[in-house]
Amino acid sequence: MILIGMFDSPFVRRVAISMRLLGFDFEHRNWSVGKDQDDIRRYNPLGRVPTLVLDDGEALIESSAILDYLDECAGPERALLPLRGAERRRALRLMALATGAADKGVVQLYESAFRPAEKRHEPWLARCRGQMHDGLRELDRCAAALGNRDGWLGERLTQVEVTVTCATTFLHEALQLDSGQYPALMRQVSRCEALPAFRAFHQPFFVPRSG
Ligand SMILES: N[C@@H](CCC(=O)N[C@@H](CS)C(=O)NCC(=O)O)C(=O)O
Repeated sequence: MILIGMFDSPFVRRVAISMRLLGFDFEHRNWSVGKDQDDIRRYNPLGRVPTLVLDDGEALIESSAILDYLDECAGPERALLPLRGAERRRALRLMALATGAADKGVVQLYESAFRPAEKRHEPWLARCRGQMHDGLRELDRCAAALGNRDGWLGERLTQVEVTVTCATTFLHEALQLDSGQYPALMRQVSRCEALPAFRAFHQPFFVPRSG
């Protein structure tokens, strides 16, 4: 399998970490959505990452669809997302908060990267910033409710750990958030970032400023 996209994307990173945790080997194409857009479009008409090209040439797009495929291949005993019930709904909610906050972070970065400074719409940026922080605040509240327990759903490492960690680390690095602002969330995130699979795929985000 070939994974397309840079590990500075939380969406690409969560796929790479999941593949490592589930024991799937992959080749990596470190293609940028900026300069390598034409190459990415050969596999994904949207020109977005992650894209996962299977051995028979089929290309999977959208990280949630890729993770769904990986869990299916891994089987019910090893799947990273709980299979059903209240635990699955709780996992999906936590992951939606994380990916939603990451989406709002990406929008802010693209505003600075692609729109000329004099055309930026500050109320829209403020709204995205607010939504991003509200998502992180809710994750912090949920993490605080865990008390001293490690693990969002229990002791087993799940897709919640992977997705929440990738999104939170990305937002802190790319938007230079205060690392003391969400202490309970950061405690869970730091624990995961120390694990080998997380350390293996980490590339801090860099965005060139357009002025
Ligand atoms: N919902 C998508 C989000 C992926 C995403 O936002 N990827 C960004 C990189 S972080 C991208 O491809 N940006 C290029 C573009 O949208 O034109 C997923 O989960 O795969």
